[in-house]
Amino acid sequence: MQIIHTDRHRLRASKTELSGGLLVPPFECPERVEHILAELDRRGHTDIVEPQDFGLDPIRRVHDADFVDFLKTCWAEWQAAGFEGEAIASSWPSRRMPRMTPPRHIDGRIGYYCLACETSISEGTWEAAYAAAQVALTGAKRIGQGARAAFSLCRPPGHHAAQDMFGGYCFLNNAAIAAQAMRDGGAARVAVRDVDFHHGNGTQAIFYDREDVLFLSLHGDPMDAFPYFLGGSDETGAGAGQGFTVNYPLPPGCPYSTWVEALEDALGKIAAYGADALVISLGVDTFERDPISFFKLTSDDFTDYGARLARLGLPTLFVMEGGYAVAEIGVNTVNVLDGFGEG
Ligand code: SP5
Ligand code: ZN
Repeated sequence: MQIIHTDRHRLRASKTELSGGLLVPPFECPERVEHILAELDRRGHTDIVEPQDFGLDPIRRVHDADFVDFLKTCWAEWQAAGFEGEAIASSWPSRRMPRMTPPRHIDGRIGYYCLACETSISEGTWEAAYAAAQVALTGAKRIGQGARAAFSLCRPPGHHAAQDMFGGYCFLNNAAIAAQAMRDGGAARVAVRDVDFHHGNGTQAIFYDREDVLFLSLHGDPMDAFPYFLGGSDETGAGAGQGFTVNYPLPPGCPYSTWVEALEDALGKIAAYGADALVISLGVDTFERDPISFFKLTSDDFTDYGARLARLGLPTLFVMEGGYAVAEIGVNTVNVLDGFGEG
């Protein structure tokens, strides 16, 4: 399976995450990719290429132009404002504050575009996010050229980022950008299957009113888990997109038997939909020892569900999302790819 990767992910190396009232070293750190690369190497995956540069146009197919401009200039503006720390939002357009225009001051603008303030913006964040989107686009191109499968080793992740929102460690929605590129490249219908522990709120928002991209997410119940304010089973799409969003919120402690039942239900829906291509938002934070999640998957379970995904027989692009702080993120990621096999 071809793997797309660039060292430029290392430019995303912020020093702070707001967690439990403390500023801690971020869970979403460059070492995550080192674990995955080491395991790929150990298991004989040597077909690793650099991304091509497709520019900003395919990013702007998914994200608003003003949001992209904000991400590009946020760090410079934050420094110019004289702040000493990393860029962290502290004010939002919340309920009862319906003035929906981006303020001039960067302290207000960052709040306007932010969905969760655990995620700091720092030197190099934009450059790394841009590179990750190119990694996803290069994978989408491979699939368009007829490859059975490809793995876009994106970092930072993307599935929490919406048209005009960043947070949850995400800035540009790599999976959505790839799915849109597949559509623009001629695929009539694309399915995005999100298996990260967290609900893919950004991907859902981007495609919510569309019938040409089916979105399905299997995640911790938002009553108990981040991102808290989206991901219920009653969210099924809007307008022409009615019926093309499917959520499977699952409870704390959920074992693999329950998880895989939901997965099989989703696979049935993808088959019935008649997708030309499949994008997997691949987060491995469903692992039993993930530090910020509450599912109970073992390393062998990742191999098992990789094989189940392959049975759909669809051209499949894997896009890396979450999975934290344990060396097993390498093993678990490569288990999915090897479970999937060469198709
Ligand atoms: C891509 C992805 O997986 N994003 C996840 C973002 C989660 N952000 C909030 C995490 C809250 C963590 N709470 C720390 C509990 C430590 N025991
Ligand atoms: Zn996650």
